[in-house]
Amino acid sequence: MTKYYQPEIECASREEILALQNERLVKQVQHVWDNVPYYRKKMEEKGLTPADIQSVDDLHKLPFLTKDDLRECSPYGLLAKPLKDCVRIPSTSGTTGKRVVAFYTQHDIDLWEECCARAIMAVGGTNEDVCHVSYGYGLFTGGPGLNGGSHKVGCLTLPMSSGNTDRQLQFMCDLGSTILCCTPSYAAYLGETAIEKGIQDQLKLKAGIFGAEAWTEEMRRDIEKKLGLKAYDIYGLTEISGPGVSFECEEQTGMHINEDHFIAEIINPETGEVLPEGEKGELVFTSITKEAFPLLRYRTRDICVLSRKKCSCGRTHVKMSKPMGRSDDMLIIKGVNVFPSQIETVLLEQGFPPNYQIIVDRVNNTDTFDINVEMPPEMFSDTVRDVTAKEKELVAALKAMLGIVAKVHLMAPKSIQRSEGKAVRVIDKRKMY
Ligand code: DLL
Repeated sequence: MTKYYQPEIECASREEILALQNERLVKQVQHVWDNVPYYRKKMEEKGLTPADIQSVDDLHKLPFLTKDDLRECSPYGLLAKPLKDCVRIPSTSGTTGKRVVAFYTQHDIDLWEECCARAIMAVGGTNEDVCHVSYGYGLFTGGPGLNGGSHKVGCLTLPMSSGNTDRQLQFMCDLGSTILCCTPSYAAYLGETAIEKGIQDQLKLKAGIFGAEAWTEEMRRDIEKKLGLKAYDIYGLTEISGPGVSFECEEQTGMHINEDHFIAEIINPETGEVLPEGEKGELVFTSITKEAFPLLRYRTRDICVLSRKKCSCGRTHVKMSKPMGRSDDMLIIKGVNVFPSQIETVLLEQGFPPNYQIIVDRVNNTDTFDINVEMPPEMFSDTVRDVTAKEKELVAALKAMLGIVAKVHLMAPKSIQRSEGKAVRVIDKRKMY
């Protein structure tokens, strides 16, 4: 049962991890060179052969891969195994363009599920737990990944998928779910509905494994209060396998990257230069154990910081901060950089629920910036004067955080559509013309 907490790997010394990474990287580069003509050509253009890559120190020489490469090669151009050896296809959600698909062999699925099992064990999961998986199943990797991890740990697994909130809560109460896996926005919605139904005290949840979208520390506290659990972050992306590339431990201060499977780098997104530990930049992954879809130096577009500070849980794998938004999530409004996460922080600090929508448009060559925000139920019944005062405070707090003024529209509770998967927070009408 403890097989998926692997202290000999997860708590290994830096030297041991590096030795493993060096050995696996050399093999992986040869595998890609032999089987992926598209990447081989990219290496040849830089005058490289596999002999040039002897260790992690040589990684920076290799060319990057981007989502554009994946789209150009889709579906089979980066496949490194015969199709007959592949057993499953996941797909990205296509929120930033055309969907791309990836491939797994059975070996790839086993390793991926092992990463998810580690994430479940890191939040205290055992075979005594009832693991309630409300990530979507199907082409999305959330449901299948946590489902497989939960089986490996030996939890009683509830493959709920997303949606049908009443049924989710019914199962949670009837079967005594102890671990909840879903997006943070759906967790907040489940909490809100449990409170409305007055069934909060029937919940047995102790931990939540929430990821697939950006969420703030304020949102973490909000969910923990509503659902009476400890909320942990989990990160991953379809191209690199799915959830479980990294996960939080009991310290809740960043996500340990499974360094025996993935080498992480932080680069300057403009120049591609590798940045030293502790600097903020774009996260780049090299997968060193995948067979079917082994991406070398894949640019995630997620902006974060890596830290090797000693962790109280004993794990030595490098930690990544919560992504501070994707480089392509950033809005430029009236010339100012705005991340949706900054807005979420202010809203929750000011006592508003995490239900909001940002609408950006361009009228007469000038950007407009509106935020629809739901009022908490108690504010909805306040006097107009009190509501106006609260609105003014919110506009001022947003200006202090962002440096520009947003037009805030306070809305009735429940008037903004809830999300069952990844929330749609931004409507940028400038991109629709
Ligand atoms: O979202 C995989 C996943 C499923 C992760 C369930 C965690 C839990 P994609 O749909 O390919 O895969 O989207 C990947 O989502 O590049 C990030 O921008 C974002 N993302 C994923 N996890 C987090 C997180 C899944 N914990 C993209 N915090 C990534 C912030 C996240 N953003």
